[in-house]
Amino acid sequence: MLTIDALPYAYEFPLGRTALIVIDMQRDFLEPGGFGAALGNDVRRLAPSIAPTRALLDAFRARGLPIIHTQEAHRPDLSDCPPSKLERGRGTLTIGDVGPMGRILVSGEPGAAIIPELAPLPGEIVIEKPGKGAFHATPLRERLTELGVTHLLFAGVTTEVCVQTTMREANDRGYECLLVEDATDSYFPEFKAATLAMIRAQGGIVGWTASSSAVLAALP
Ligand code: TIU
Repeated sequence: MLTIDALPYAYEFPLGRTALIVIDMQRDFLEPGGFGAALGNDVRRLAPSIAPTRALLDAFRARGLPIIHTQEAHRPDLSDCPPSKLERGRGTLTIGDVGPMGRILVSGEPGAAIIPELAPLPGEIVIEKPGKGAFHATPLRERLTELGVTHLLFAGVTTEVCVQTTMREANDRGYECLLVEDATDSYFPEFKAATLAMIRAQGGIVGWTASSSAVLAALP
């Protein structure tokens, strides 16, 4: 077992059974004209997480360790999008509408793509998901079981929405989860801070948090 200097206490992980999961680093959330902006958010707030996430990807790629990317994206006919999700938000554009990066949060559209800096490489698993959590209505559990993964290191956006939801889903399924503090961002700094605090409260009720430098320092 290897050890990361984490909160609320040291996080131990077996190298071959630990995956990096990068949640929804998509143009629709990080760039102007997408879903995040349509909801009234300042998308520049998510930019600081890009470089630390890239550093984690580089480290996992260099060691041949498992990497999973997720994308919040719906079928073109929106049959996998619940009506409640379509109606929510009342932004300038909603899911399926045509914006400057194509149809919002629709599979295959330019805005649904992962940002170029963090684009998946061949062989890396990409999970498209219609929900906020990556386990709902996806084959993620099966892919992790095939890989023998028991531990998950989380990066991505947004901290309190898709990242936290997926981390809670994973925690309930028995995965040992760590959220990399500087590799995640929210449109609301106070929500990011609260999420990090609530994950590691009560003895790590949802899991651990650590900096990307602590994670990189722990890799052989
Ligand atoms: N709105 C918001 O903060 N997030 C989302 O809608 N999706 C993700 O977090 N990926």
